[in-house]
Amino acid sequence: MTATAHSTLATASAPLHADRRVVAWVEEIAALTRPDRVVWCDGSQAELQGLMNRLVADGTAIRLDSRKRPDSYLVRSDPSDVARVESRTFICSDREEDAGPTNNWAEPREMRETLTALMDGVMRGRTMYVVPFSMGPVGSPLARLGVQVTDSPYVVASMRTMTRMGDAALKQIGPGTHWVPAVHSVGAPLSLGQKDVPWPCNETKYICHFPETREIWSFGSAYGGNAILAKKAFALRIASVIARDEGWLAEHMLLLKVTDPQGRVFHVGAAFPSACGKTNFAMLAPTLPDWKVETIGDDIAWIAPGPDGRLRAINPEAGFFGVAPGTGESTNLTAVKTLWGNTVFTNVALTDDRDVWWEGLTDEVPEHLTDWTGEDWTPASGRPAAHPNARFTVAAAQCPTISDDWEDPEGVVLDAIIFGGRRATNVPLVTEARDWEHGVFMGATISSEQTAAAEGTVGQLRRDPFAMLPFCGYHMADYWQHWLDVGAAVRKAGQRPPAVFQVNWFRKGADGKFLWPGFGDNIRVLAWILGRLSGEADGVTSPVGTLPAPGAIDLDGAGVSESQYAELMRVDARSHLTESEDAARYLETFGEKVPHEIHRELNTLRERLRGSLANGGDAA
Ligand code: OXD
Ligand code: MN
Repeated sequence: MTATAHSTLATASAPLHADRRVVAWVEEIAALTRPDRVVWCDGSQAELQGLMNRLVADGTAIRLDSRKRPDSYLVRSDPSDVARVESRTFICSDREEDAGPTNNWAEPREMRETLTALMDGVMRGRTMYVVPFSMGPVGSPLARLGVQVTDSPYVVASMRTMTRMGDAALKQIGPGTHWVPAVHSVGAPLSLGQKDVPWPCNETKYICHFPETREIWSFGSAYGGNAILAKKAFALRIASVIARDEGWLAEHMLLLKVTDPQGRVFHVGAAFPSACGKTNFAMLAPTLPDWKVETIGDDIAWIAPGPDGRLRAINPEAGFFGVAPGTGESTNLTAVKTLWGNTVFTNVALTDDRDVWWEGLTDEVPEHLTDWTGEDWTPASGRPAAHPNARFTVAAAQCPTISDDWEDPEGVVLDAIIFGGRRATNVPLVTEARDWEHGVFMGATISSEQTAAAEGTVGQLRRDPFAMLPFCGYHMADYWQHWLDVGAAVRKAGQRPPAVFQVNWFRKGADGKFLWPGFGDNIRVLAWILGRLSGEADGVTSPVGTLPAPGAIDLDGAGVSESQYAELMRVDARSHLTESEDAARYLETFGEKVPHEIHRELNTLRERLRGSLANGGDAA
């Protein structure tokens, strides 16, 4: 077929109501990639069923036992394509300085040439699916639209769960509507008669973002954030740029609704780096009586000033793409219940009765499994049965704790923001920021320990500002300035920005064991946080922020001894001072763009720590 014939293919299959610009763009991509067919997705159940049948027939998906796990599937990826590839993720801004030191920058013109060459004829022998989608409830003032083309039916099925995908989204796109174009190919054209493999992909991978034109191009991978372009690529990297220009925030945050024993309702956003238990916190089962925690989102929040100037938040996603290993009956029963059916599992193990299993799902380990690579497995095999980054893809609506306001088109008023890292040392269980600027400083310097370090010393810290290190689509220091500006705008509107807190569930004692039970007991910390908002929970000032006053955290039944609690809250001024030197070196890597407020906060922290040392050392 000629390029013209491919364009015609795209037009002929387009729904009548498709916007002309969308059709023209699909034509252009079809002429470049030369698929055998073009299918415009409507988002219907029948369409999803057809895709899953096709994946089963092609050997990509295995249908699970329909009584144990109705309408659910196991997919095994190629062993070389199992995670997001940050080293192959590029921000192609016009100017290198706009990508900043935390991103891989590529010159946009050169990258376009590279991608055009890679994409030339790349969909030969395959179907190109056109996937219109809305991030956020369709029609919400906070929602944004996109269209992804992809040659992977697995990716289409994932987008169907993770976004509001199909006709309803397409109908939102009119002549003046902004939408983000996203091109995806697995990078594996099929020649005539060539048999396909279950998980086509390419050794070469590129995940590219063009912030100025707000485009996404992805080549070579079908896995997760590399391929489900609505998620990290759009809802964080491109959306963070749109948000900067429009005065809102696109954040790597879960969202919760919390109801206290008096029936007062609060909404909380929390940013933790990847693999720090976000899904568990999003589905927290409180161990304190009469508290209720409901889920709004588990990964991404879009936060914008509402009509009264207060910040309101939505979860732009419609599903969970959660890490399976470690999600279990004893750690997150809500997640396990969410996965009863209608779920696609990727790279977990298969049980002999055609159900799924992964490390941590049950305390009891099955005697025989088929592992994520399709090999026989027993507990003696000496290797994990599920890949550590194995995933489940499931509709958020299926979560038993999903909140009744999770699809509120206006978003929910955000009362508090929490930052957390994985710190064995130094960082107290919970600290309240003095104000928004101090909170921004906390977010900017969030870190996790690379290696276990002896208590009281500073280990190798991996800084992950706002948990956005791999997800911020522009210069990180400009992003901090933007956070400061958003707080200033809220104040200008006569409102108070949300209160900001830092938590650390991962502090360890001298015996190397965690001091805090975590999971459902994190409600005890949340209760203090919300008590601070209502003025009912007492705090004490420390150089790092406000800590809970003695007795202000309900420890009844938590199994935390007094000495453990003291250790959880201890602020060792000397090691914090050492750590602040590391923070200063870190800030230096961002050069002159670092807002003066951030430097001021660091100086204030150091002065307070020195003052406390002069008074004897132990600051709390
Ligand atoms: C994710 C991540 O997959 O943060 O959500 O890596
Ligand atoms: Mn994430």
